[in-house]
Amino acid sequence: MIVTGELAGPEGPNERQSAVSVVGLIMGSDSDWPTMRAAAEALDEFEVPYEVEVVSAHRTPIKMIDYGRAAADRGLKVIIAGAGGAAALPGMVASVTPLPVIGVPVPLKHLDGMDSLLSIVQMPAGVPVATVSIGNARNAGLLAVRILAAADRTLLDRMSAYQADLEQLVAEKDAALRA
Ligand code: RP5
Repeated sequence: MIVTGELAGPEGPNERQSAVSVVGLIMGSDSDWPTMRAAAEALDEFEVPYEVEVVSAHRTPIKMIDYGRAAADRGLKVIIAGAGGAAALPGMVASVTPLPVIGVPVPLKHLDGMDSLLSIVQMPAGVPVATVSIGNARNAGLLAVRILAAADRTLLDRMSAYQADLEQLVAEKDAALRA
């Protein structure tokens, strides 16, 4: 992964140069990282190169627009955007990029993440954001893998293997329950 901005410190993910990033993993604040790291872990599992950056719709609006406008030309294929509260980031980024945007509603102290969910999911027609469930950044990472896998046979096979593993795990737990 390539880490930039406020997350490049000791508390954030380790900086590591890799292949050119195809997923942009952005979030409104470094405080979103404990939730958003699950997306990074899913991308790591599938060896998908990505970058991580703090981009705030309200605190750094110009940076957000610049990021969204440049994303496709920089080679990104999918953007995962997490935010909490008045979570404008995923929708605003989707409005300035033709790339698929996956929104992660980050739960904060109040309202159990319902505010984040509704802010992200209620997009007007014409500007889609694929919204995962509250706090479910892992699914955002997996959905990004599936989007990329549609044009990548190797990744598609890995996703099929992952699904087979899930099935096997459930079968084992079921057997253990009845043992
Ligand atoms: C949102 O405000 C961020 O996505 C974060 O979830 C929330 C709180 O940010 P901090 O005050 O913790 O930086 O924009």
